[in-house]
Amino acid sequence: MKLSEKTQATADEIRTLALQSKQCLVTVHQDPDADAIGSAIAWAHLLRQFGCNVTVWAEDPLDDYLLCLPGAETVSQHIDMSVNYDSIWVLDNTSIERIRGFELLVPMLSAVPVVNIDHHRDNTMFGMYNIVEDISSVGELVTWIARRWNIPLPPGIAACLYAAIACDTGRFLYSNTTASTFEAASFLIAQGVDPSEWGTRLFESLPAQAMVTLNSALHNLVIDFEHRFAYTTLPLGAGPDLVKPIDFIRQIKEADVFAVFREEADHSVRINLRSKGSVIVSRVAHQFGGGGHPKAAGIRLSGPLDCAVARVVAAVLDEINDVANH
Ligand SMILES: [Mn+2]
Repeated sequence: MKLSEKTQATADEIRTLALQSKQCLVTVHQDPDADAIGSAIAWAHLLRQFGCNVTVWAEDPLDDYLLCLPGAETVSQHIDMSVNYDSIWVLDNTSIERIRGFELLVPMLSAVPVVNIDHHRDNTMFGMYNIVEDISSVGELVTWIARRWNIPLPPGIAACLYAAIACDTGRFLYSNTTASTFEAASFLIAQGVDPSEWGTRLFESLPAQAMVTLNSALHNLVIDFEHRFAYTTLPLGAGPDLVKPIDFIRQIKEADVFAVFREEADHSVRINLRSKGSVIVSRVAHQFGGGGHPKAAGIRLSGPLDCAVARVVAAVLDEINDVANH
């Protein structure tokens, strides 16, 4: 068992809550990724084993690559306000305000217990119950909890958790990958997940149109060799949002810190930050109201694009210089 004692104790408490709940609402952060959606589908499965009715709610439409997850079609983009939810389960979410449509939850919060299940070190502990473990992914956390509760995982649910872990660890390569991560993955494979099949579905299934976006990202690439920092910009019209260019540019040997700036339809700018070394990009993200992990963080800023790029590039360079001077 790879859960801390505190987490084990809280897992036992929330098991009691699950047993008492009749109408559960499961939700995740805005712009959900595979860890959020895969874990949410699996968590709903666990709650149903206790006899709960469960709604999985994500206000944002799911990205195409998530539609292959078994149960993705059960994720609702709308919250049914006529249902009296008696427990709210929030996964992979640093702070409760990061739920898209958070304002719809506000009237319930005084009366309904919130359970916060996450793996971000900067989690705000917003729940009545908080399971926040420094672990690769919520997918790994949920796998360990399912095992503690002895709840069988059908192959489709195991696949959701496998996808959650594989994506959050960059295919089991990032620094958050541990022996415990592989143990969880091994358990999921034993439940019927085919890693090769899921590798293809998750990582080798880009629509051809995604290459247009990659082309723009590579065309606009800037490499600051002195600071070992590479970034690129995707202005509106640079291509469809079907691919994460950060996963490509981070492969550059001559850089340790990476950023992608993407202009959205409302001219706001979405920024992905990554680090392969000792620069803590979540520190940069925090300066702009964003969040994340030390080596993978995100920011959303109002435009224009040029301004957002100038501000964040300056902050990244400050951070790089800070690290160099220590
Ligand atoms: Mn995650």
